[in-house]
Amino acid sequence: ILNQLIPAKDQLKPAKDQLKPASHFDHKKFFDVVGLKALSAENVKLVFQALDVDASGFIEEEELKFVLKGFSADGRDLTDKETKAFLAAADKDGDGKIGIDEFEALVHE
Ligand SMILES: [Ca+2]
Repeated sequence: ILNQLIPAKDQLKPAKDQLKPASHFDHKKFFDVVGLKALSAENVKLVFQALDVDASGFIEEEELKFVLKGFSADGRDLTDKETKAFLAAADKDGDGKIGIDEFEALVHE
């Protein structure tokens, strides 16, 4: 599903830099380089559903940790620190997980 939504492979080149172990993960830059920012709210919701692996309706910390793998098979895991920072940026209501509206808001913020 992500491959259908996210455009041409060569556009992912800059994204790969974000996926490198040494790089500092910045979710805003990441959403931009993988083309998420350019997607409609509707398509962002489809991406959310793809990332919500257990279909709980929320992206939990464990799912967030592996978010880069959803975009690239050789994507690295986020560190605990990066995962928590990402979660904190998205989790407006403080319930410790990312809801679909929070995700959409974060992407288009
Ligand atoms: Ca979930």
